[in-house]
Amino acid sequence: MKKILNYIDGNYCEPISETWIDNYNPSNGEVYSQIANANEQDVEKAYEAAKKAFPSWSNTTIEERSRIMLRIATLIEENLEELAYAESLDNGKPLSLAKAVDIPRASSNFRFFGNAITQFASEAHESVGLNTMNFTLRQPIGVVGCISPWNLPLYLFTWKIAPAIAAGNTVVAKPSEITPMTAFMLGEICTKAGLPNGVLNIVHGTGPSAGQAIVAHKNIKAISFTGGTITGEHIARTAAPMFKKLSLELGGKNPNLIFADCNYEKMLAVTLKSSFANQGQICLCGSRIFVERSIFEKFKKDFVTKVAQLKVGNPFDENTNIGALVSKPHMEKVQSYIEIAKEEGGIVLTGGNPVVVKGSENGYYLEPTVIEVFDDQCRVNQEEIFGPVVTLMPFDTEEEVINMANGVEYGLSATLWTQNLDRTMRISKKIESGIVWVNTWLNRDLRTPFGGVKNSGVGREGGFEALKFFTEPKNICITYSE
Ligand code: TXE
Repeated sequence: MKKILNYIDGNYCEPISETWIDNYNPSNGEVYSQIANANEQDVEKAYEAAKKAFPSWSNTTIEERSRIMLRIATLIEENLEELAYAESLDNGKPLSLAKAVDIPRASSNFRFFGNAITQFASEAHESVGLNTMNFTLRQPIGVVGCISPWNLPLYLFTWKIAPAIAAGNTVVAKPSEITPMTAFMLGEICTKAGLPNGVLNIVHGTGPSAGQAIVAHKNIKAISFTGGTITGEHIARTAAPMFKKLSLELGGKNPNLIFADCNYEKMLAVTLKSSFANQGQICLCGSRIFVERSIFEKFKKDFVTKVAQLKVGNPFDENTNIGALVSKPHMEKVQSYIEIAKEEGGIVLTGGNPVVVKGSENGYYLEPTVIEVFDDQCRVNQEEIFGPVVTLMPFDTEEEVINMANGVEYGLSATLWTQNLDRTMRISKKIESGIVWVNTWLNRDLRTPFGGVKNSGVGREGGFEALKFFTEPKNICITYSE
């Protein structure tokens, strides 16, 4: 059986414990590979490699760093088919999605930050009349930790690693143990691209073991994490006494606010995506849909009709819209929320049941589900489900819908559908979230700040924000004589 090895100091190696974790194929429920079960000792080995590589990498010219990163980007593109296949097999997402989104975006992450670093500059402050000049020196932090989740495996893994190494840091990274395959493949690509040994070290294994060892390592000075809010809280608690720099991208329960004056057809098509793309397993999915009452019944009918037409199937079938959920426990979690919704008085308008896919009978398939709810404080409207489940509710006034949109613990993104510019500005300012999409969804320019407020996290990724996170600003203050 295929073994997913750690990648340390430019070499693939077995875990020190010599123990392995089963890796499941969600499309058929079978174990198809084994993952290195890294522990504290493997993390220490990875840290030592990263520490050794740091003096040279942090002094490598920007041009050279950039050149290597662009080569990595090109190699990802050249291996698109193979990587997309691996991502789909590991995660259950439709192959078409992995080809169109996940892998191209992983390449863009390296290309973007490989270019961005050549434009990264810092400020100078002249204290006029005092013969004093200040400038800000932005130095890499040293060895940093990057921990990523399973929903967009290579996409989010590289979103952290790329700015970290662009800025001159060396990295100990851990992908999710549920979807480690493409991160494993990235090691070879980095070696081929000429990334010096030890600049990127990848350990595999569980959160409580390998992940915790990275976060708790006293010399890994910054942690960039994307994952669940509860894990984020735990990481913050571990890291705080060591005063580590933290960037936490956590869960979401994003509102989709639909006004009667929107471009209806465009809204309907995009809302289908914002609800169910990647089986609803994107932290940015619009899982709470609020519709202005005058079009509520029409929307409900049209939306439910379209949702019922989505094809749930094997990820490798090109007609599939909705693939498999990532794991059995996750599927059970999502199903439990459908039961909770019913107990709370919600009406399942479509979906709600597991799907048996011919030839893949043991895969984790679930119908896309739309639930009408009658109280925005109900659990299905408050807690992150992270699956192909959305709720619907009507609203009458702007004030009411803003209150409902903001009435959750999360604050990652919001989507607003209206043609009214005044309303767009009024609502955008009042929404408590890190991103507001107006008449669009998941429209990403990598220069923009990305992140959430409230329980959706702290800090921002993207563009220069990420390069700022991965550097330590130092004020150099020089006085001089005339
Ligand atoms: O994520 P975890 P899980 C949400 C979603 C989902 C829930 C739980 O609601 O149902 O989180 O998912 C590593 N120290 N999101 O449990 O555990 C872990 O190994 C260090 C939203 O699968 O947060 C993995 O690499 N690391 C999210 C990573 O954290 C630890 C995407 C994320 O896994 C650790 C995924 C520890 N103590 C789930 N414990 C988003 N924001 O997009 C775990 N990890």
